[in-house]
Amino acid sequence: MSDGGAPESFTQAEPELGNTFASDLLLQSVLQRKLPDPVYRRVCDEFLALGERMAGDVLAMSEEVDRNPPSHVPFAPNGKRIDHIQVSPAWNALDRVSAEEGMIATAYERAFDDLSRPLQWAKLYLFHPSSSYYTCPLAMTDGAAKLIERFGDSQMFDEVFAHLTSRNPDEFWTSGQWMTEKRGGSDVAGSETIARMQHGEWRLYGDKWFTSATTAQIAMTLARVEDETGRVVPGSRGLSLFFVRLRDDSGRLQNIEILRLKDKLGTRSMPTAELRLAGTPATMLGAQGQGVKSIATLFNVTRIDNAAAAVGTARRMLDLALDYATKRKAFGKSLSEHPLHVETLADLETEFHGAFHLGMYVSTLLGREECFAAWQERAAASEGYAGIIDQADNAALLRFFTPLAKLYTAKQNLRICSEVVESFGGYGYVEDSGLPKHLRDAQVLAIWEGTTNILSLDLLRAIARESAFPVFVEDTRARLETVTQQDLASARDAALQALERCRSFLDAALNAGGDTLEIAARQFAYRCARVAIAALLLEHAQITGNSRLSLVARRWCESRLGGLELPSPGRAQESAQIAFSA
Ligand code: MFK
Repeated sequence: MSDGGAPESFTQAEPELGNTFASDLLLQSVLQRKLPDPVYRRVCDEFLALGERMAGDVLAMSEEVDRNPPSHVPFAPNGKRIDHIQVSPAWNALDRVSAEEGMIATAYERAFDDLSRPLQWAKLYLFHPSSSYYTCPLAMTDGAAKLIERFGDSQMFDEVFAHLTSRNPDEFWTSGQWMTEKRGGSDVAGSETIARMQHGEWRLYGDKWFTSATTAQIAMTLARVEDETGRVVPGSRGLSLFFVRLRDDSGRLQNIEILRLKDKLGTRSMPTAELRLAGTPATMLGAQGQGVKSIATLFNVTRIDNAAAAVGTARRMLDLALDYATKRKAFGKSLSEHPLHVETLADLETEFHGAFHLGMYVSTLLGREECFAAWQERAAASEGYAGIIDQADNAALLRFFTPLAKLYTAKQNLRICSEVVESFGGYGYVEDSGLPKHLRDAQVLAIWEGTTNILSLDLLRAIARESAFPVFVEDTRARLETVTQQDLASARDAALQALERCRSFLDAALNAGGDTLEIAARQFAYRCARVAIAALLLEHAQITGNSRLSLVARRWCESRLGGLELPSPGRAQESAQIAFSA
């Protein structure tokens, strides 16, 4: 009974978020393993401060952004076309946080040699769920910096790269990536934007259908070069990569019209626009006609950052679900005392561990590619199997793991978000709990930067063109063979068998010919991801000697390594009959 005499009604417990680095035992254990002791202590201090912000002032900024989504102001009161995108001041504050915390700089300063990339990945992972998807412009900025590093001249380095990688919030720039046109998000070859050489400079004409982060200073895009007679080369080979500065020195958009902002399922805090380029000045980057191949440098980075976003969201959702489970009582005891609830959470936690290792591993491979000499030196000094130490093999492995990590972690995260929302019951289904937003937003991670099917096919492309599969098998087998701990032995053997099934499956599918491999591409990608994760989990469990991590690794191997069936002949026709009554 309250003082006023009215009966006090029951109020549900609320989940609370603490310092997101302090509570992240897996991240701590991985960093501790990778870094020499004094470096680990320094990094820990930095990450503890970051983790505090993620549950404090930065989280508050993202909530503010969510309450004030962006809007498009096409005209000034006097009727002049201005195409202003109104954003919450908190959106700009997140931009400043990104610079201050070195979200891009960490990767390009290379202060930690090859480990700079995994450290940057870990920062993005911590930042993402408190960033209102500011990590989207950041991912594209990351990819743009990589593009300039590869194709830019010294002027571009001084005038653009320096801004993209700055830690000074007043100088920091972000980049967009405009690939998608009406004709296709996945099938970029149909792009219709034209590049004309006019008065000694390239000018772009055409519409871009999905452009995220329209508040960025620059963008990377594709266009089809038109010759003097007005002819263009059709298809993918006619596309070239261009760099665009969105605004002139007075801040006016450079012949860019914002047609409208997209009304999206999620990521509503982020301005995603349809644009019209009406003679936008541009600079060609990379070779003419090599646009898709060139921009792959960018999207192979954003795909890795996408994994950071997926795994970071999964961690956040689980943090909330686990905290809630200790507070919420039902049927006379807390949820954490109900065996089925605990079983469900343990399964999700296992899924998260797998996702985390996969994402961390692909960023590790990228770091090695970027600082290969330093990596080779460290690898030579370490005992046992450190990883692939041939540069071409590392590149092939990175090519293999990039689509794999992107596609698999996006799906894992969707499942985790959905289960966590469910684990809260009705509380999880109401908007002001903050949980539905994560589920809605998560869907995009499986769409942009390549859908699950497109990336499954990209994995086949990597296998066919880069001979990546034998390197994957060699790396995974070598890692599994380091696992000698008795309680992990049967899990290791199961993983070795699963790896062999992947190998023989690929041989059989290639021999079968026809559509067999394409039909099986997704199933095959999932199996490769699961067996790679098994090796990473087992290796980490053994090296850390941590009994909880051993349990996770064993449970992964018990529950996720089964089955891989070759599609029967005639499967494509049967599927068409089922799907389309054909
Ligand atoms: C929070 C983090 C979030 C991240 C922010 C994201 C926001 C961004 C919003 C967006 O822009 S979403 C749009 C993203 N769009 C895509 O990701 C495109 C998806 N489609 C594909 O990936 C297709 O597979 C592809 C467009 C690449 C198919 O193009 P083509 O031209 O039909 O394929 P083709 O002929 O096989 O490849 C052309 C060349 O590129 C080949 O090289 P060669 O000329 O030497 O033969 C390929 O090997 C090369 N290539 C293709 N994919 C590659 C690649 N190279 C390296 N890596 C790859 N992944």
